[in-house]
Amino acid sequence: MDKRFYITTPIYYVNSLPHLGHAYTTIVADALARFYRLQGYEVFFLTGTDEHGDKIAKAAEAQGKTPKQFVDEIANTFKETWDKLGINYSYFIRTTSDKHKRVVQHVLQTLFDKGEFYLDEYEGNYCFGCERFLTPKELDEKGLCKDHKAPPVYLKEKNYFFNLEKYRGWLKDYLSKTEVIYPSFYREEVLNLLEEPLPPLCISRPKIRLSWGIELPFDKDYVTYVWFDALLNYLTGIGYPDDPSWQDYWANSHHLIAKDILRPHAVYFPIMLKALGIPMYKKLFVHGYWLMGSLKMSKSLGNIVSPLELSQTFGVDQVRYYLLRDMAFGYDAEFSLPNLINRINADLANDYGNLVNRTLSFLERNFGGTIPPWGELTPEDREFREKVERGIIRYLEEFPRLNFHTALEELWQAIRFANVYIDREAPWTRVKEGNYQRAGTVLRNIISAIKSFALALYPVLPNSSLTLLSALSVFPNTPSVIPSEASTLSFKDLFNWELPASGTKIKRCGPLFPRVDEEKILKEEQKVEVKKEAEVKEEPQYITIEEFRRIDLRVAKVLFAEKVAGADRLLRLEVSCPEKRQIVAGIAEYYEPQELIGKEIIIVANLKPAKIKGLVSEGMLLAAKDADGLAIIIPEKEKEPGAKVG
Ligand code: ME8
Repeated sequence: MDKRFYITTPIYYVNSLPHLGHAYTTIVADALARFYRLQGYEVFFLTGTDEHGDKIAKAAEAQGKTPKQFVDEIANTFKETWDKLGINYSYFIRTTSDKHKRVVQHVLQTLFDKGEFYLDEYEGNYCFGCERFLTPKELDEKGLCKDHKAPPVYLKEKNYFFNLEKYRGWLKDYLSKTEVIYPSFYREEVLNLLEEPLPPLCISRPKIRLSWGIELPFDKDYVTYVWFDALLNYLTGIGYPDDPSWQDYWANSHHLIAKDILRPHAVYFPIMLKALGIPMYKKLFVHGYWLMGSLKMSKSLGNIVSPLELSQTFGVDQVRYYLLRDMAFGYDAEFSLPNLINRINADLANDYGNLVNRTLSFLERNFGGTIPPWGELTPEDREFREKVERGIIRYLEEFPRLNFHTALEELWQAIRFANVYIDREAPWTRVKEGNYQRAGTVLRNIISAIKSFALALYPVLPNSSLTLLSALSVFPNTPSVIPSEASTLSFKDLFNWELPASGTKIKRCGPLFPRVDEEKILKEEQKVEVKKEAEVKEEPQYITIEEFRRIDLRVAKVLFAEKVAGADRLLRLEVSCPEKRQIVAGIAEYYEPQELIGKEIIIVANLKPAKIKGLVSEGMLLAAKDADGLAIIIPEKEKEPGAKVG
């Protein structure tokens, strides 16, 4: 079969429960898989979990579980979440499976035999969040990992390395001549990165430091690096190297990721493939972040939205629609409950749901729910058909380009026009006049358009589309929600105005998208927030070692101190850390400025700068307070300014 479509999501780390960011990528993959199935493609949709590495071993330890127990539980939670969100994947891959281990060891041995790896000692800044050594460019001005906002750990180790630099010229050339990375600004980002020599990739971890990984087949003292293991899942999933059909899927492979993991996918993976003699994947689709406020939603920042809770409150289709409609693929988008509610009420309940409800109940009341025969078509009927067809064509063009928001907007213009058409042609007036033929023609035109909307929207709104198509008896045997049974659906029927046929009896279906009471939901949300805050106050809150590590405590030397004019409680300090910074502290009641000059203090160096009385404060000093007053914390022995406290 030449029409194949292979789509993958990243395999998610099991140190975190599925959140809205993971759900977004997986829903996009599911929507694309459904879209291509309806275009007649044989689709393979792969998702799964990334279960090796430091992070996972530590997360298991923190919960007092063995890594195996821990990964089994979380992998199941991912599967359950995807099932509840109606994700119809073909295969769920786990990197701890024997099948995957065999592939990884096969690849490691092949590349070792080809002389691609060498043993070397390496020292540098290691970020446990990224699971790799960082280059100086990947650190911010405070020396923190830009992505995890956490200080890296300095490590010195003997390890196996892969000389990426050898392939830089090839990759640069390949990427500049092809459009494998989409949107193109991510391709530019990678090409920029390839302007500089590539550091060798450390592909192993010594077993004495980390045993939770796949053993190197050529050196039992080491396990392989988590990214080397993880990226190969895309090959394992389709049966590489034994199942001959893997190559057919590989020739049509599309990988969805967010920008956080661009480098492994756009640099390491292509080079691994090249070294193995496997052709480059077909496309890398890169999206932006779902943000909360201005921050990336992530487990480490603790600002996550649960996709399950959202879908339980609002409905699976509603959440899918919002995510695809409100993010322009490639760019960041801010999650907003009011926007989600507005999309449900305005687009789904009002425009689409209302069109369906009023059309079908009118048919029920006046035509006994049976599709009437056509009368003669007027120019208005033809204009309507044209607009509907144009909307669908634009939708079909934009969808595979991953411009879901534009695709849906195009389709909605047609849906909104259907509401205008029904108002203009007013079948209810025709019925009052006794002109059932004209009323019936308008109605049929709209019902056929509704069938096309439901069919086109199946990748986005699978549940309501199936309910509706089944009510329209277009696919009489289609059960309402079992996706695999929807294999009879095909986009071929999108422009067929004869469906549903005359005489077809339409079944009743309740409101597809009930309106959401915005005020009630937002009030409940506030109550939950207040409750959460109260819980925070009442219960002891433990933090993990990772969370503690994110606080960058440093020794700082006070170079200068003075009172802040017009603020009795504030002192302005200039400190060396060793770079010069200004700190505004509420300690004027307890210390005279001159007492502090020359003293060493401890500061939180990665606190977000804040303006206090018009002065920028770049950190916070530590002090202890009791009934007798306040005492600043000083190191017991003199330490270099900037020395790390931990
Ligand atoms: O990186 N907005 O796993 P991971 C949008 N195991 N998407 C988001 C997101 C957000 N705020 N947060 C996460 C890993 N994602 C590796 C991948 S693949 C061979 C190995 C989504 O659990 C997005 O798809 O950290 C992102 O790339 C992925 O989750 C990272 O998942």
